[in-house]
Amino acid sequence: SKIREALLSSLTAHKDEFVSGQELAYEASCTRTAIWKHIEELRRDGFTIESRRKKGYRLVGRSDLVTENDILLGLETEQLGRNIVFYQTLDSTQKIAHQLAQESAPEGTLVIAEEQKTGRGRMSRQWYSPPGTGIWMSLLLRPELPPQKAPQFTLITSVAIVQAIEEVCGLQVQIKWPNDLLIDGKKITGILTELQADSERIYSLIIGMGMNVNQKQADFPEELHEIATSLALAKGEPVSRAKLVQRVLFHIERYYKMYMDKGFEPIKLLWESYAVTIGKHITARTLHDSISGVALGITDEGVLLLEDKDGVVHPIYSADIEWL
Ligand code: BTX
Repeated sequence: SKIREALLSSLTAHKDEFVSGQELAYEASCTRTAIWKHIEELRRDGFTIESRRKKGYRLVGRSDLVTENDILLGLETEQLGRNIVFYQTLDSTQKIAHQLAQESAPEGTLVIAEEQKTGRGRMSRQWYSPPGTGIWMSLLLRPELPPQKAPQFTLITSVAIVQAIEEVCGLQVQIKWPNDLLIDGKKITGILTELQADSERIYSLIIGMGMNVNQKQADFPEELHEIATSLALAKGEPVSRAKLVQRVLFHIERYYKMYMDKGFEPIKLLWESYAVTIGKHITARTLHDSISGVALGITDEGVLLLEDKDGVVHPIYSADIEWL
């Protein structure tokens, strides 16, 4: 609203000083009661505003939140993230996004939460999603494509996130097929692409992204100490989650368009340039067995090609990858 904007700009103009309610009311052309109500609202949105009798109000700062307003202010996309559904806490953003997809929510709908109680990874593994430190979100897309193309979206998303992290944090990220992003060999982001489809076409694609942003080492549970890290740990200072969400959405939109116009080839090349596994001797563990060999690359469908010691090339659709 106009009052909120005027209020914020007066408070920011007098940074570090107290401004009286009367002066704020004058600058925003409203009553002092309206000022008081808006101050309360700003506090609910994460602004820390000190108040002192006789002196007035002082803007101390703002915590890093990912509410609808935080993301919309500064978002440069046309469609992605234009419809945001924010939760303080929920079980899983994937679950809500699936429901919204069935209720015909528009393409680009984003479900995002401060905390997930039962965040999930592949094969019903858990994704640790504590409050206030990470980005836990699910993006709804409705590409007119056959379901075999769905895995490509994990790769599109990977490339987009790598670029967003590079831009916002100046950090180099590596991609581990199929769905992990690593810094110094530790997991910074996991991607979970799910779909609602029949044998011919995709109705909705739900891309879940879990990004560790501002966790400290001690914030991770024991079993993740060796395998997980956060952007703040890698960078040595806190990172704005809202900014990161904005850039991730921006790059996904860009690559999604590129993909629909020009096909998978340009994205595949980019993806391979960031991938750690390609050309390495790796072991791929699936539910039923494990195959070792050299990772040759990925197909246009996003399938990993693994050449064993007898020269036989195995297509790997889904697996956990290990290498020395
Ligand atoms: P994944 O199956 O490849 O990886 C899951 C494994 O990663 C776990 O078994 C555990 O070892 C490890 N792990 C768990 N939590 C973390 C964490 N915070 N950081 C690093 N490693 C972790 C990867 O699955 C896909 C994860 C997608 C998560 C998003 S969050 C938003 C959306 N909602 C939802 O429920 N899931 C997705």
